Amino acid sequence: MKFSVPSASCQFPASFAWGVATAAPQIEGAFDADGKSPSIWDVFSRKPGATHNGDTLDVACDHYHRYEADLDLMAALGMKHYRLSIAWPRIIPTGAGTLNTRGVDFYNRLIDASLKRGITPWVTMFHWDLPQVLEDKGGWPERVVVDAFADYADEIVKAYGDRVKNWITLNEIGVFLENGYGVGRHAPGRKEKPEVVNQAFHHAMLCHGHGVRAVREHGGKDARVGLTDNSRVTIPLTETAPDIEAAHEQFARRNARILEPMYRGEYGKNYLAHTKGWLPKIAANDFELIAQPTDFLGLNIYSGEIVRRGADGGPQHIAYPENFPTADSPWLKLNARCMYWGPRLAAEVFGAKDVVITESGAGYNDLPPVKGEVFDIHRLEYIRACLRELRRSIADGVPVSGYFAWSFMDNFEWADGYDRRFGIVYTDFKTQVRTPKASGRWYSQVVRENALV
Ligand code: GBH
Repeated sequence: MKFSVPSASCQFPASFAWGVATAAPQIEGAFDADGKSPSIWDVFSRKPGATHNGDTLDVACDHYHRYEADLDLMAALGMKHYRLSIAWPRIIPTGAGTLNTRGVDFYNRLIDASLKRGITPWVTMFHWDLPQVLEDKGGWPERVVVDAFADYADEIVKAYGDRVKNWITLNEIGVFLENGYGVGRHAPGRKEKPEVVNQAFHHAMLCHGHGVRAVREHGGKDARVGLTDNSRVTIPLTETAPDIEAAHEQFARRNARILEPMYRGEYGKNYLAHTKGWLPKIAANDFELIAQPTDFLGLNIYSGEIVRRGADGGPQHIAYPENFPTADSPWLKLNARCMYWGPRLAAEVFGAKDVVITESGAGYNDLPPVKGEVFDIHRLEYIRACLRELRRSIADGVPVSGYFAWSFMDNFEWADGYDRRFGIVYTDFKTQVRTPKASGRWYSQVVRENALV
């Protein structure tokens, strides 16, 4: 008997970019090595009750010292692309001015080590680790952060732009600002008035603009840049015209705060509805910076919200029933259709010309390996279901060009600490031994075959 190879409908486009993603503060550890200054997360995680078990980022996966072996494993799993982030406090520890060459050199080594193994680096400029010195000056609600970021972006693109051709400006503006300055669940743990958070959003959008500008100025002709957003995905209850239309409308509203200024160069009615009419202080030319054309939109997609056309003709949010399945991360409703509708709506509603899934995965409290194996079947099945939906979206003509599994290995899951695991590789945080999980071995085959196996 001959076994069949994956059918054509499981095949992905030839140029599709497969990879894994991480972020510096979640994996590097070495919190004070080689001249790095504290980030807001180093400070915040030390506050009693701030993180699960009081976990800190001090050691994390010790990737700072183990990156060679980690990249060996990544290469052994067949990964072709790696999304990593740069820790701003390693590069400019004082927040402004002097460059820390030892910090700069770490990423030189990391980037070279990736390329040597045939792995293309995708670099996120900012994944939440603001230098504490900038928080001491008021943090994101103050414009001083924008000037500091502009310098930082220039410096890193100048330093690595000869080898790094894929840049992501900021990761999930909405999450680090709402959580960090609105509800106080994330660093720096502030609970500010909505107007203040709103001003912080404007500053983060300006930083995105400076990131794009820096890549255009110093990145070389072949460099590409985009923002990574956790756009709220709206899933039509039924895939019929009225519900799809409702999903469109709701998507436009839910994501107005970031995608409207970025794609339309203005704060429009959906934005104003979201911010209750508060306009931030806007300086001349701000929108020119914010709305510069980008090359792709990065989407981190884990879940989505159900919408249908309501009795009043507008979109109606449908709450998931209490007993709807979630990952161990309770916010992560396991609805794989988010991976169809996220990219499609970003393209249809905001005109995103190229979408890259910069994160996708599921958080579980996995048990330690038994005889070298972790059967994280729940994660494997969810990722598979998501990839089927992504494939369906591509078949329907949605421009999606890449997918990064979050995360390469278990790491510091912010306020949830180390028990909440997202890796496709298991990290033993005591011994620092890495063990590919069943999901990782399976994903490795998907990447090799460029097909859902
Ligand atoms: C991403 O954030 C991050 O980019 C990444 O660093 C992180 O490790 C990964 O995903 C996994 O979480 O109010 O209880 O409903 C995801 C951000 C976290 C945003 C949960 C929505 C809802 C929390 N999401 N959050 S709740």
